Amino acid sequence: MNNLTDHITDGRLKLIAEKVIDGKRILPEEGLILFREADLPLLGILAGIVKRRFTGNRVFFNHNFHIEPTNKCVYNCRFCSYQKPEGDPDSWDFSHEQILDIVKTFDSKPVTEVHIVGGVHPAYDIHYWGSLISKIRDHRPSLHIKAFSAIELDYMINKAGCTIEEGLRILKNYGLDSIPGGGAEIFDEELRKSICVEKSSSELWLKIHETAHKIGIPSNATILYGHIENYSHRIDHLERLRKLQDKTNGFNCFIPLKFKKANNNMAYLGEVSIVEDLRNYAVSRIYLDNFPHLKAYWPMIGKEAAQLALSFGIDDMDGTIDDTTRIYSMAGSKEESPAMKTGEICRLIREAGFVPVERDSIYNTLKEW
Ligand code: V47
Repeated sequence: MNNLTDHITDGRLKLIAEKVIDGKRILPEEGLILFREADLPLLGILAGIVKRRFTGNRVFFNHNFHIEPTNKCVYNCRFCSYQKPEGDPDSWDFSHEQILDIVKTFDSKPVTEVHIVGGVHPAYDIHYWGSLISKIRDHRPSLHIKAFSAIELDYMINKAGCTIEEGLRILKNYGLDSIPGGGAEIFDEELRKSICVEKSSSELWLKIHETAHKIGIPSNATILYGHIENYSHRIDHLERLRKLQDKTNGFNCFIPLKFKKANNNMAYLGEVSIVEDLRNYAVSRIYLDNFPHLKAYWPMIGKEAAQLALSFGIDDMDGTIDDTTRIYSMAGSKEESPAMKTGEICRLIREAGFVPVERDSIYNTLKEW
């Protein structure tokens, strides 16, 4: 009998807790029980055990910035606050030169990664985006280029008339280093029809990541939660990711993204509570026993909530950002101009009882702060 589980009176929960403590994989139905029945402290304890197995008492961050090249998009996802049609006064579409100018503003700063993601612009093909990457690569060869969600990749690869593997190889040759986790939303096909009917299918999202891993491009994964999904949908999403990771081991990190309600067609749903966020982080950490890292994306949930998430299985705070992303402020995040100095991010991590570690984009340690 394990002391940690002595106080658990529900027999099924006790068995699940013992499995997690013993490092055994939990089943989908057990994940569901955790979502439905486990109290927050138990979830925090179990997620903490799993987190420490991967990363001990360390919590990672990096020095990064984002580029959002355009918010013009061929899709109309109902949860999106970012997409604007052609001609809208709030739309933008930066040229390569304008994007390089953004990159140049970081010339004297110690950033190690640029994260490039935006709308699916109807006019641009794989070579337009590829040559942008090679220009950035030429300008700052050491910068890790994490770019294009599977949805953008699907569109540009399709437009080029090549296979997924050919398209990804072309982009790799241009200098693409890794793929961010966006566009996964929720894998359940019925829900996808309701919230983002035009978007690439779940099958295609998974196929693109699988192919990327096969040719040596690592990636991240996300879930969009807190809208019309239920716990079974979340477990189904986690299960599909866990299966793929068993096959490829190419995912670095899982990032739960909380639905934010401002300026979109799903605002009537409201937003889930921070308690629900913490429960979701914890169950995700416990369930994804083959994902080395889980990230709390602070520009979305806020700095304080991200700090709290460190006690619920999170080991990565994303990065310094430097006020370069709009996706979440447009959706109503209280971080209207998201930027954190190294000192602040380290303080948040230390105050939560962990050791701040600066990482590169594939989680090599650069410096213990
Ligand atoms: O796919 C869009 C989400 C994602 C809303 O890989 C929304 O390191 C909530 O993928 N409310 C893009 N979420 C962002 C993304 C990401 C972010 C941070 C780090 C990484 C990484 C990836 O943003 C979209 C969608 O799921 N999103 N609108 C909204 N209203």
